[in-house]
Amino acid sequence: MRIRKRTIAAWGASALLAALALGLLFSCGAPPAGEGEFTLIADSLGEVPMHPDALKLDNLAFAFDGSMETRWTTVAHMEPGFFVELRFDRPREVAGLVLNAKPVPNDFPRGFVVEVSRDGSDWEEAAAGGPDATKKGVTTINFDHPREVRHVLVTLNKAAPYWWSIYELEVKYAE
Ligand SMILES: [Ca+2]
Repeated sequence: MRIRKRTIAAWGASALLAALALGLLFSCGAPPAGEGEFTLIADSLGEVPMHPDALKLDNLAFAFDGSMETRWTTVAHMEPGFFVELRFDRPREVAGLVLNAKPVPNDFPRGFVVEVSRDGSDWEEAAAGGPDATKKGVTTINFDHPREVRHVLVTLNKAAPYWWSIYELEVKYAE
């Protein structure tokens, strides 16, 4: 089953301005870890109830700004179907991902599926996992084998009474 994805295009301008403003506030001078490599282009937040904190935290850039002071989060309890999608600027050989939620160690995915695509239309499953993938809030995802991809989609398949948070998202390149 393919869940419908919300792209950043619909609300990109305001989100981008908010990201820039908050980025300036929280910047510690380090360049964004994902700059020039990948962009988080979509999340599930259009499909979850809004919370007052959402305006502060519904910010994909926080997951790869190089700072463990900032996070992206769902601001809602985890539900199956919540997702984060990455897009690379060019095809990259990817072996896995690390999702770091160490400061809020309960905010990790209890169950997830990772799908990858070269073109954004044909998708293959590259990894799946449960709570064992996480140690102290750090979720390590290893693909079944390195794959040349431009899109990576992480989707939850289990609920939990915690928000899903990513302080930093690290891509494990195979090249
Ligand atoms: Ca961050």
